[in-house]
Amino acid sequence: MHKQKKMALINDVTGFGRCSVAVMAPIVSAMKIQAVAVPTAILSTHTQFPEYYFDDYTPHMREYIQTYKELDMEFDGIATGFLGSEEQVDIVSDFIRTFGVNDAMVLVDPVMGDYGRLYKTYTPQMCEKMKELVGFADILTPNLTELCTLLDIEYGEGRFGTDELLDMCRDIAKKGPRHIVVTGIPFHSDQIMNYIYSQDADPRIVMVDRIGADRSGTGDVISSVIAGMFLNGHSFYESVRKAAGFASKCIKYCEDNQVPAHWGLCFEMYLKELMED
Ligand code: PXL
Repeated sequence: MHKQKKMALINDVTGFGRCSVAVMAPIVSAMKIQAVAVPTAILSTHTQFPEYYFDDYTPHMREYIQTYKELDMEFDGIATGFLGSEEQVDIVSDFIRTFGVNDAMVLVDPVMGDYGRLYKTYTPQMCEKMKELVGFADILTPNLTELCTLLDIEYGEGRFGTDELLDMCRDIAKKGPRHIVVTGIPFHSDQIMNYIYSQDADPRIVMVDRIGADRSGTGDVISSVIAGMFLNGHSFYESVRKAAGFASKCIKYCEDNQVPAHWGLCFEMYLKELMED
């Protein structure tokens, strides 16, 4: 009998705005992987809206996870996203130490900032904690801002060509991750580069056209397609290629239908394309 795989999604649960678990669970489910949500916070909408209800789930996380320990639950994959406090990073590290065994795939999306700026919650202490979490990752999906922060390198748009990216990926790979994709690197005025580094292969690039404004939740769509593809046995390069192509298609749909940028990606329209026989 074929045993169905399970992936833990350690991320926030946000009602409106298509991000985090609301995006990742249906995407990995479409890829025939059972999604298990481990909430870090509960929000009515994501933080790009002028108003939102926010309930930090940190005080409940240890008890929530304890039941999985008592049930001797096993996961084939673990994917982590935005984390709000140092304590949350400790809880996630403990989760990975407990469940990230027996070849479980660990994807860390080090959601820390963008355009050279860190999110307000990213104190120097939080940055140090995030560096610790990188050590647990098999797959790391930083943007350029996050990669620079994790390596204590000053960010500057246009400063990093493929030689610099290779050096940076090699440096961060020394901390643990076997596969790294640096996402969303602006290239000329009309393209976006994804730089792919694997310890056992030559670096590769997946280029996509830039379509319209940046849309919230794009990173969650990309990381969940990568996680699902990779767990289903595809190469890292193929996983990134599929993720970038899928996200582009969703973004084009949003642009064509004038969907506001903070409503996230209309991934539902193309979900069927992630289903394999
Ligand atoms: O990955 C995007 C995201 C996830 N979760 C929350 C957010 C955002 C983007 O703003 O606010 C709560």
